[in-house]
Amino acid sequence: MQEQLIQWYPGHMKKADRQIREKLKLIDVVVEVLDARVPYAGRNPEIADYCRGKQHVVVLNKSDLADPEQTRAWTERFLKEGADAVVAYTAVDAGQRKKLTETIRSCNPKGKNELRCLIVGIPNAGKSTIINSLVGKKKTQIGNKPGVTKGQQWLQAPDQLALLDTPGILWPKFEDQEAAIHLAWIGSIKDTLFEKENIAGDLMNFLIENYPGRLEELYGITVDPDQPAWTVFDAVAEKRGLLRKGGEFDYLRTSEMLLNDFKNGRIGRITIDRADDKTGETE
Ligand SMILES: Nc1nc2c(ncn2[C@@H]2O[C@H](COP(=O)(O)OP(=O)(O)OP(=O)(O)O)[C@@H](O)[C@H]2O)c(=O)[nH]1
Ligand SMILES: [Mg+2]
Repeated sequence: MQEQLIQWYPGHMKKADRQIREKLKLIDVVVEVLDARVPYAGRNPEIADYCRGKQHVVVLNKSDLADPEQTRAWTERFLKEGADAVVAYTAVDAGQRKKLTETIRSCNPKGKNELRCLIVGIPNAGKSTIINSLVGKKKTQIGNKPGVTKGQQWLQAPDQLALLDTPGILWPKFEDQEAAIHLAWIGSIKDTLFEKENIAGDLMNFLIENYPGRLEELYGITVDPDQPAWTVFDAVAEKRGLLRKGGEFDYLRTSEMLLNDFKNGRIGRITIDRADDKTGETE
């Protein structure tokens, strides 16, 4: 784990939080978008406050990249903790639109015609993609990096859903550097804020411990669970011919490759935060 502390809650995040609070009185349903790979690190400690007096739908998005068993366990856990509905979702799969629309429409205790929904979550969780999927058209800009959506925007979806897109917010969990590193692995915090070799080293340790077989399969190497991470980097660099002039292994390129392979799901379906070993936040 590296020493460097990240700037966890910069000014524009505070502004985004204030702008959300200003809109809350208009909102019927809070749609909390989590990346199913990091449901713990991606949670906003303010969420219970946003949801007071409203319906609360948790969307475990990018479930195509997460471990299905863990997604089921997180679903149960969030329901137990008080969410009105939880949906495992893949926003890039057009066939799933109906499931989310129906879930949101079912959270309507006052029987309103139009439901106004706040779409909230960390950067890069897929909020804008979810909105495009519900609207059925590409109405908002999306991108595989944090900070794509810069301001709030209302969009109209079929079935009388009005959706408020918001810029991703990172939460003030200064004490939790581990969560920050997990968010860097999935691309919700810019990895330029870290030394790439450091976060790739942490990721390698996680994979050696939890998914050694996946590393073996993808890179065609053998991994011993007790092996230090740098020796696995050597093996990967050698296999892939990632050498610098003079024949030394190129750790930067190997690190970048590992981080990209993880972000793009090439290492397989992985959930980083386990449903049974993280402290829950009750509502
Ligand atoms: N594999 C996969 N990728 C997804 C899914 N949903 C979104 N993405 C991708 O994730 C990236 C981020 O999506 P956005 O919709 O821009 O995320 P956002 O939450 O709006 O991000 P900010 O506006 O930066 O806060 C894009 O490259 C999407 O294509 C999903 O369910 N599965
Ligand atoms: Mg967005």
